[in-house]
Amino acid sequence: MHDLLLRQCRLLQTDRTIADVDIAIQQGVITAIAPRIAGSAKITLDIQQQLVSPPFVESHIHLDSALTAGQPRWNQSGTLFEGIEIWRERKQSLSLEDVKQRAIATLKQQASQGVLFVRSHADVSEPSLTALQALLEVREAVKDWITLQVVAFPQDGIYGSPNNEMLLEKALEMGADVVGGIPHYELTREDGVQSIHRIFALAEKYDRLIDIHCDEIDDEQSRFLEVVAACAIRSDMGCRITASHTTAFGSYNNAYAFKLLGFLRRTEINFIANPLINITLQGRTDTYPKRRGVTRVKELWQQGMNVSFGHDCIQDPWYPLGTGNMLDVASMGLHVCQMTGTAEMNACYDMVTWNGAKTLHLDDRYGIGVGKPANLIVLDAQDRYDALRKRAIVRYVISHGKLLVRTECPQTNWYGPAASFDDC
Ligand code: 17E
Ligand code: FE2
Repeated sequence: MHDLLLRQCRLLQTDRTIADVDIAIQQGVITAIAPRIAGSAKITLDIQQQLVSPPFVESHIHLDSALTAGQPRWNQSGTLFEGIEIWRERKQSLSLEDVKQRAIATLKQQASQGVLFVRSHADVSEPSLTALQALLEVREAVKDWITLQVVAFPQDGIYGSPNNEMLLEKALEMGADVVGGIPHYELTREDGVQSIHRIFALAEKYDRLIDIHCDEIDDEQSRFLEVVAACAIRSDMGCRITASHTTAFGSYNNAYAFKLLGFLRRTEINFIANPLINITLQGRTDTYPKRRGVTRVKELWQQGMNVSFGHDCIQDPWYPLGTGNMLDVASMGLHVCQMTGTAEMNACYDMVTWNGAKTLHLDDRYGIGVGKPANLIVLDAQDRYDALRKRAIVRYVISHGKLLVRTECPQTNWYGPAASFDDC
């Protein structure tokens, strides 16, 4: 007897969609994928030819600041820098309980909408390292239903104050999965360059991945991505490096941007764009025409680079909105980056699934196949395009072979103008 049997699935794979197959699950593992699998199951779900997809991957979020919007005040200018100031005030009152409670509430919101893999930044600019400690505890507490990766992120800069460099290293000793950075917010350009070299040295020493907040500013002179590219070319870190945001890339002149693209193609750097928040944070000093403030997603994708989309924020000092729905993120990315071609729309879906999985180095843990961990979602949609267009509801979330979430689709009754009150 199977633990779980999904009947009549439309199974989404990287290269094709397989219509009308059953999926059997036993002890947390996918044991069979075939038409009309024999036998019974403890739970059988009739999928009715709806889309079965690998779970969404949230490749970039700040769980330590999630759900703090308005504390102690709202970001009225809407800029990154006012956000950092507000967070500096709010983080004085962090406690383990405070961070853990908000992080777990956010993860539940995400998982309810089909996210089962998350990379979160944890600010490591405070001497107590409370945010980091809390997220490491959360990583352990939630591991049976969601996979959390934690980035040690020096929000105030590695060289912004005397202790920060030491705090970043301590965070890695405590068990952060990834080394972060913020070169464009270091006090000088030289500090920014030096910070990138330090990040690479730490990643090598502690055998960790790298994910740098890089050039998140409209300044076309912010050119730290070229330094990351140079370090990537000279190191053997390969695909273990991620450049997040890189919004200045949208402001570079084409002569420089094309040269840079050539250098980037010599690397396996992963890119993460956060279209929901960067469309609101950036362009604040522009009049008109106003820049979009999102990196060159389409061009990077066309060049074969790995690009994913992240939410970045859910109700925090940088962004007052957000629900954790990755189809919202992909939809905003599709619009802002003008990716309306058929292959481009499908790519936007991949940017919140497979591409994020690649960035997080989930390897064999991700995807739907016999012998793989049984993590999958069922969408009220026929295909990727349909899912994006409708922001489809995730009807079932299956995590580690267990039915974690079931959501009923809302039902609209159309009565028409001629209906009498008795019909309603
Ligand atoms: N910190 C930062 O430097 N940039 C951001 N977009 C957020 C936090 C959300
Ligand atoms: Fe971020």
